[in-house]
Amino acid sequence: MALCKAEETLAEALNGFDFGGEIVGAVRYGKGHINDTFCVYTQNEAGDCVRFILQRINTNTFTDPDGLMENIVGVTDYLRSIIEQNGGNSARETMTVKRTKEGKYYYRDTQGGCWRVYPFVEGTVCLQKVEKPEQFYESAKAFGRFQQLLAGYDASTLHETIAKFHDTRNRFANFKKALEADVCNRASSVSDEINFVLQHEADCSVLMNLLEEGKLPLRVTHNDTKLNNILMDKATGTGICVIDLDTVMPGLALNDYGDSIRFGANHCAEDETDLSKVNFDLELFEIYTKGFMEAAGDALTSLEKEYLPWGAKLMTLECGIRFLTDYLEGDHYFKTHREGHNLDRCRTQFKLVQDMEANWDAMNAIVKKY
Ligand code: ADP
Ligand code: GN1
Ligand code: MG
Repeated sequence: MALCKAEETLAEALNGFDFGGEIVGAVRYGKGHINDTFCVYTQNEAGDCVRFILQRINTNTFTDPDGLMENIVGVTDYLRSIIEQNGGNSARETMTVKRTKEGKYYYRDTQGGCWRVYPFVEGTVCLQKVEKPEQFYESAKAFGRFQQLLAGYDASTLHETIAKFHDTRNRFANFKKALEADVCNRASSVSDEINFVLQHEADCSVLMNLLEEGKLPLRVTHNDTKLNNILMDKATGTGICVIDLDTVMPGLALNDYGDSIRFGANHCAEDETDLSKVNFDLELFEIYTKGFMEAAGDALTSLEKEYLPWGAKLMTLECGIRFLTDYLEGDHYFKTHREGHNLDRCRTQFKLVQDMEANWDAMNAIVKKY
């Protein structure tokens, strides 16, 4: 069933949960590209405002909401028990899935929409870009720690929520299909971007080959480690809670590291239109590398460490390929807010790839240091 506008069934979804107080309002929230996210304001008996995150899962993207929510509940229950054993505050350091009135993990509305609720983790900030280098360092430690905490999680119990999610070679193949079909007649106007992808075909196989040869291990990874998928403590600046767990699956540690670098090791928005402002920042690269290695380095093999720059470059290339593919296919995957939005996003990614290539030796030297 095609998804209707989320607002159409919002009231129904709100009624699917007992928020423990009066619902005062619900507004669109966040900058995610996939799900429909709302912040719900409630007032409890004491008169305090209590907030929740209500999300309609994008079931075009995540076609098995039951498997998806089982993953999230499994992972967050596991994290909660470890955090509590270590004397941490599990209500702030991991997400908690709030059950529906019927005790389910999500509420299905009459249009087939699937809605879930998390308590809002208060006293935190969610950054869209790095303002101070320490923030990036803190996010590295938090994502590294996340991977460490899940090292003992039974990966065989996880559902693959999106098949071949970071199979860069397959992303290239899908791009070629979109190019050949060219359903919107857009290919002729983006030949530079297309050529950029075609010139990088061999790169798309580098990590996949190592994985298939058994040289890189599969680990339980997050797979979407953007800076805005982490909540930082407002008071201390520490990265405390990793969110957006839809893509927690077996994957490569290099991709988690790489996706953070892609998004955060620069000073621009992902959709910046002025490419002169889009520059890969080696200092930020170094600070993230330091934090990630401190938190997760002990668990990494020497080959994983050696290939960290490849993780950064390939996640950036792959993301650019995905934006361009979506542009060619008519913008049906990522949420877009203006004409050419996916194309703008694709261009920033390719500019960053070029910058990384120009700084390749320096990146490798930095990685060797840690
Ligand atoms: P998407 O998959 O669309 O990116 P996210 O799960 O990342 O959706 O949520 C979108 C935004 O909502 C996040 O970037 C963050 O700002 C906010 N958010 C999500 N969950 C919480 C939470 N439990 N507490 C506070 N803010 C949250
Ligand atoms: C999407 O959901 P969000 O906005 O955190 C996408 C990522 C991309 C990212 C690019 C499930 O992440 O893979 O890297 O946009 N998530 C999915 O910003 O496709
Ligand atoms: Mg997100």
